Formats: sequence, structure tokens, C-alpha cells
Amino acid sequence: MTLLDHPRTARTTDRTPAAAPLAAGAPAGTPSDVAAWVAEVAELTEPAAIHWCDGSTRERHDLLQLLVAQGTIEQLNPELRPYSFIARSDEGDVARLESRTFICSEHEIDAGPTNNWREPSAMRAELQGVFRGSMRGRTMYVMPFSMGPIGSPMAKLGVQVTDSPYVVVSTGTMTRMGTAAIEQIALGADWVPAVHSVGAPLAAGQQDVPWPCNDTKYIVHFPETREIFSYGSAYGGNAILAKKAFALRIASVQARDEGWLAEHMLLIKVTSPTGKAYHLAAAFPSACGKTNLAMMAPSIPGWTVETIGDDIAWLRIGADGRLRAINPEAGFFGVAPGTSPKTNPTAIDTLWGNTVFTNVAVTDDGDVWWEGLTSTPPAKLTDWRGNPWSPESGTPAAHPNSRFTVSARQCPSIASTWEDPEGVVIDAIIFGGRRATNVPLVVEARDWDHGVFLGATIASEQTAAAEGTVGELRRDPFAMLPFAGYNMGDYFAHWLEFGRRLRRSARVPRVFQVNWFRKGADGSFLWPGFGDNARVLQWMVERLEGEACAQESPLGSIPTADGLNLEGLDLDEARVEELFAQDREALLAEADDIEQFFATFGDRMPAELVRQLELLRGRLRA
Ligand code: GTP
Ligand code: SPV
Ligand code: MN
Repeated sequence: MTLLDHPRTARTTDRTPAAAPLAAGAPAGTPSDVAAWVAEVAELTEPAAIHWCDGSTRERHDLLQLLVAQGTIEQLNPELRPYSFIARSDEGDVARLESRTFICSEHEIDAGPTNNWREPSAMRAELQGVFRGSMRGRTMYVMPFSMGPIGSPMAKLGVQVTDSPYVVVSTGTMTRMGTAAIEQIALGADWVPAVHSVGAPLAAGQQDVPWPCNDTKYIVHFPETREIFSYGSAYGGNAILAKKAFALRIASVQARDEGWLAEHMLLIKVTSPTGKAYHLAAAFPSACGKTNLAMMAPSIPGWTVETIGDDIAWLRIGADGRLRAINPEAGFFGVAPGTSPKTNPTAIDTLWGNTVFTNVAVTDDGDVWWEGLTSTPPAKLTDWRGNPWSPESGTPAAHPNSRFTVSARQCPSIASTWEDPEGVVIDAIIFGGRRATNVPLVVEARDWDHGVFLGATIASEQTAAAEGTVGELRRDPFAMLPFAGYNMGDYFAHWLEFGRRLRRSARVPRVFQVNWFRKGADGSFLWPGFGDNARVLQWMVERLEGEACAQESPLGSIPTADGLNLEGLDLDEARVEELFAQDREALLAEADDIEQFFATFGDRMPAELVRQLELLRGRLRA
């Protein structure tokens, strides 16, 4: 049995406007393949009504009012937080669910050892049962969206249907959603279909709950046919399918096939005191500092950092042979805890209003609060579950994965070029993770292939962004462990091949590895982080400008004794030494761990990276 029995070709060839009768209320000009697909989904899921989203302010306003009426969101005090809302999710629907995320490629080997694979026809049959009647009693919203600026040669189109108005509001912020996107599809753009249901059909007269969802959850991808199905969750990456499911998992497969890169990366423009500007792309695992680096307020005079993106980057070699990147998103779905006027003043300014917060705490006067926002919590709060909270409660007031959803346009540090359809030219790539030990503050790769090795061996202590034990160290290559839509070994090979193509073009970007999270013997962070990370960016820029501020080390080039600008920082020499310490024994033990990790990819593991591991061992033993 097949789920939504429509050949993919129907979506790619037939772009005539649908003849009447259109699927319930499709606007004039809707391409017939979109209309036919929507009709098919409706027949399976049996919604009570269909709403075609135009992406207008009016529509957003009406949906927010509906969500308030349904009790999904509450309006915050408009005097403190204009036109902003708090959503409290179901307690079992608070983060991405990696264990319920599936890659259904024809062959298991093409999903690879890091993904949950299911045989596609068996999964289709299973989903057929799951989605049957799943939208009963609810409205199905149809959301055409563009990832990337409308009309950009690097943009891609999709259409998501959902029975969650909360997901519509979120998608409206995170993507270019509505009429402009469907017009692009009508012009002939290929599009990715995504079906989302919270899995909570309503019987006639049945009272709804504030956050409908289902204990059984699925986030399913068919990479070969570029299809997405998600069921049972309304939270973040599980439900805003344009984001992780499309812009990373499906897009990574498209990127492999078409010769580009879809990455879990922030994008920034860094300007030095001389006025010279550079663009950097940086991959850190979930909740490891992308949003913070993307919006950084440098602590060193004369330097500026402007934001282009905070979570996803699409990179390709432009017509001029340069590596170019766009941010396919239009908003930020950022981690709230830890965000403060000290750590991320730009985010605080961005969140002044027009923001939907999810699972944060609420103050007595109707504003938001989360751990880290102020050094002492208010005496009284309503916690993320909606219960009274005080500092004695002993539980976090905001969920550790509580988030804000806000338009990128509202960010005061947004670069004027952030919507450049051609993308910005990338000068350097950064890999990072959350490592208490072993990984120095900053290291420069010897060359592209060594840089790919650094990306492939990222490990990080797990955060609250997905289910699992927080703090447990795991390999998260390229910060893409949960997001690569195909075999990670092939993905490594794609990165190596991409470098070979870059070498033939104008310039190969430099590659760096950073770690803001190294800890001292007392368990506290050795590095102040946040705005002081600009000191590391300064070193990178100086490297790009060919300055001799680096020395060789087994892991790569590190700053010379006076190579890193530490002016005005109260860091003693011993601490700086600890930040760059390379304990050979511990690093050789880690090399053994990397060898085991690489071995899981069998013959899909590129020989070049195995060679890089041997080179590292050689340098460590020298
Ligand atoms: P996703 O949205 O999940 O992909 O996360 P992200 O990589 O954008 O992470 P984000 O920037 O939101 O940071 C997550 C957490 O790390 C927050 O609690 C931050 O306060 C904290 N953090 C970010 N940068 C630093 C840093 O330089 N030092 C320290 N100590 N913590 C940091
Ligand atoms: C992440 O987990 O990396 C996120 C949040 O950016 S979510 O959109 O939920 O995946
Ligand atoms: Mn992310």
C-alpha cells in the first residue's frame, strides 16, 4: 500500500492552473499538482475545513486570536512585551525527537548507521493508517513557503499542510510563507510536499485541549522522492517542517545530488576596525551557541558582527567560482535560557515585541522570564507548565529547551545583505561543540581536508534540544548527526569532493575549530565566551589577512603566545595555557574513539579521513 499514491512526476511537470473544481477553496492560479496533492491529503486525513494561507498580517492576526481563544497561547502584557504571546506545550512535547525521526531511503545503506531507517513501502503503509482521519474536526492549513529569498537562484519551494494553527504562525515567522511562494511554484519551481498532523482528531462536540498532540510520534523523510510526513508533535523541528526536515534533511540530499551543501550553520559578517568585511559560516550542534555567535556584540573596540543567519546555511559555488551562502530561513527559533542583556543583548533587543515564546516562565506582571535572564529570579513566577513557581521550587521555571520565535527583520544586528539572492562570499568555516576537555579554544585546520576531518569528528555534550541524557558526550559530525538525510560517510565524501571543486575555483575558505566550553579543574568555564568570542574572530581575521600570529600544534595551528588579543581580560597565563592544552594521552584515547566511530561507516568511510586520523596520531606521537 502506498501513502498518497501520486507519482512524483505529477508534481514536477504539470504546472497548469487547476481546472475547477479546485480542492476546497484553492485560490485562483493554484498549480494543479498542488491542488491535487492537497485534495489527496484531505481525502486521507478528513479535515473539517481547508484554509489556503496567504501569509498576510491579517491572517496571522486572526490565527493568533484563534490560538488565544483555544487556550494554546496567552497574550503577554502589551505594555511590557507588545503583541507577544506565551505558548505552553504538552509536557511530553518539548523537544526534537531523534528516536522517532526516520530516513526511508530505498536501501538501508543509503540512510547509514547514524539514521533510523525504515523500508519505504512498509513505512508508507504504516503512515497510511496513522494519518487516516487524523485531522477530523480540525482545519487543515495549506502553507506554500520559500526557503531563501523569493526568486533567489538558491531558494527552494515547499508546501506544508498542518492541522495546527500554532505551526502556521511559527512557519509564517520562520519562512517566506504565502502567496509569493505559491506564485514561484506556479512559475515552474519544483516543490517539496510536507504533511503534518498533531494526531488529535476531534469528535463532534469534543472539547479541545490547549496543546493537542499524540503520544505516538513520527518525523518521516523519503529522501529519494523528497517527501516529508510528521505526526503527533507540534514542537519546533518536529513540526515546522520547512526547517530541519526540509532545509536540512531533504535539502542535504538535494545538495548531494546537485553539488552544494545544506548545513546546520550560522552566517555572520565580521568587520574589522580597518573596515574590511569577512563572512563566516559556523556549525555548532543544537544549543551550542549558533544564535549567540550570530548576534554577538563584540567586547573589543572597533569590531562589528552582523547577523545573516543563526541556524541553517545553504552554500554553493557561485558563477564567480567563490563559495556563496544564503540563510534559507526568515526568522529565529532560538533557545531562551541563558539569553540575557549580558550574554546576548542583541537577542534581548530583538525580542522587544511581536514574539511567540514557548515554554518560558511568566512574571506576575505578564512578562517573560527564564533561567539566566537575570541573575536572581523574580520572587514569584508561573512556570512553563502553568504552575506557581518560586526560587524554592527546585525545578527550572522555564523548560531548558524553551524558545522564542521571532522575525529576523526585527534583529538590530541583521546585515543589509542578509537577503542577497546571490548569497554572501564565505571566507572561513568554523566547527564547534560543547567540550569540557580536550578541544582547545581555537585551532586552524592545515587545509580543507584537515578541516573536513575536524568537522567529521565534532563531539559535543548533549543539550536539551532533543530527547536524551543532557551532558552525555556524543559524536555529532558537522553538527549534522540529527539532520543528514543520507549516509554520513557519503556526506563526508561529498564535503571532500566539494573541496576539490573549490580548489579548482577562485579561493578555498579557511577552516577553524572552536570550543567556548572548556572547563577548569573546578568545573567552571575557562573562557568568558559570548562577546569575548570576538577575540577569537579577530585572530581568524588576522589569519585570513596572512598575519603570522599562529604556531603549529598536533591539532592544528594555534595562536602564538601573544597572538590572541586578551587585552582587558582578567585571564592569568595558567588559564590561557589550560585553554590550549593538548594532553597527548587523552587525545590519543580520543583518536581511538574516532577510529571506532569511523569504522561504523564501513566502506562508505572516505579513506582520506582515515588518513587524516593517522596523520593526527603521528603528530601526537612525535
Ligand atoms: P539551536 O537553536 O538548538 O540549533 O542552538 P544554537 O546553537 O543556536 O545555541 P544558542 O546560541 O541558542 O546557545 C545555547 C546555549 O548556549 C544558551 O544557553 C547560551 O547562553 C549558551 N552559550 C552560547 N554561547 C556561549 C558561550 O560563548 N559561552 C557559554 N558559556 N555559553 C554559551
Ligand atoms: C535544533 O535543535 O538544532 C534547533 C531547534 O534548531 S529545532 O527547530 O527544534 O530543531
Ligand atoms: Mn539548530
